Order: sequence, then C-alpha cells, then structure tokens
Amino acid sequence: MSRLTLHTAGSPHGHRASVMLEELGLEYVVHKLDYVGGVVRDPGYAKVSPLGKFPALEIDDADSLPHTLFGSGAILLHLALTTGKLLPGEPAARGEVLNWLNLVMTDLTPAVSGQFRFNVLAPDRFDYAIDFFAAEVRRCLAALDGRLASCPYLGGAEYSVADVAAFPFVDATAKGGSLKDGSMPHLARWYAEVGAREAVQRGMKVPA
Ligand SMILES: N[C@@H](CCC(=O)N[C@@H](CS)C(=O)NCC(=O)O)C(=O)O
Repeated sequence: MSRLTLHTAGSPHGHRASVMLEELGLEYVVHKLDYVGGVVRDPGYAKVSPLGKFPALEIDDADSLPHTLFGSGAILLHLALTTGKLLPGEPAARGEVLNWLNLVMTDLTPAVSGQFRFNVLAPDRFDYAIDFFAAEVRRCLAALDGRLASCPYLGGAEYSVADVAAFPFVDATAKGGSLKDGSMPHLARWYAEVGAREAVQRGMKVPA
C-alpha cells in the first residue's frame, strides 16, 4: 500500500496532479504549500522539487524505495504507467494520446502561462507579448477544437491522461471567456463533459 503526499497550492499545474489522483481513486495526503507572490516559501521544499515548483508527489511504497516525482508531466505519466489506466497499451492508440498530451504540455501550457504573466503579473504593459500569447492560446485551443470535432476525447475514443492534463488549462482560458463566442463548439462540448466528471470536480478543489 503506497502512502502518497501531494505538495500543491492549487493552480492549473497542481490541479493536473490532484485530478489524476482522483480519477485513479488513489488515496493521498495534501500538503498545502505556502505560495505567495508566485514563490513557494516553505523552507526545505527545494529538497522535494529542484526548482521549488509544485506539484510534487512523494511516494512511500512497500514495493520500492520512497521516491518523489516533481512536475505535473512526470506525475501524470508515472501514475498512468504504474496503474495501467488512462493510457492505452496498444501502440497506435497510445501514440495518439501522447501526441495530444505533448501538445498540451509543451504548447498550450506555456501559452496560457505566458498570457497570465503578461496580462496579470507584469508590472508594465508589453503589447508584443500580450498579442503573441493571446494568438498562441487561440491557436492551441483551435487545434483542440479541431481534434474534438472528430473524436470525443483528445486521445481518441477514450478519456485519457491527455484530457486530464488539458482540462485545468482550458478551464483557466474558459474563465477568461475563451469559449464564449461559440467559435469552438467541440472544445466547449468537451469542456462541459469533462468538467462534469466527479473526479475532476473533486481534483479542481485541491487544496481545500
Ligand atoms: N514544469 C512544472 C511547472 C510547474 C509550475 O510552474 N508551478 C508553479 C505554480 S503554477 C510554481 O510552482 N511556481 C513557483 C515558482 O516559480 O517559484 C509542471 O509541469 O508541473
């Protein structure tokens, strides 16, 4: 029986991990980090996560030495691989999931994070960055919408780790009005459906 400790303070990155744990039905303890002004202030947290960022997941497992996963990508893939859930075994189907997981992690995520940084956190207005990240977010959401026109979930027929990774970031853009103009109906359908999942609703509230 594993003892899992999730270090988080909310945010889309943190919610990826908590939604994944909820989807898998795993028991875990939440350590709520002291996160102020974009910085984690817990002394010693750098021993858990080298950049001092969250989420991180400490695993104390009878079958292996205790170990720590830092970063939402490592947490999602490790849990999918060790449980055999939310990642298909068949190579072509798994490749599709990995395609969309990678797009979400390396294109959508930096676009949404950059948009937040330059729209909300930056002390000065920098039009080039604001316009660039707005266009990048739109480009990624349009790609998700196009994909979801032909299948129910990002990875294909089944709900997968790609949907778990995407939801908190699509949610952040939706709260900013990205789905309001009706131009992305397939993404809006997916957003409503995934957002209605009980595990997603529980995970999005962590830490309480
Ligand atoms: N690569 C990490 C990035 C996580 C990340 O950016 N976390 C932010 C909160 S959303 C953080 O911990 N920031 C604190 C800092 O930058 O010092 C992941 O995918 O989980």
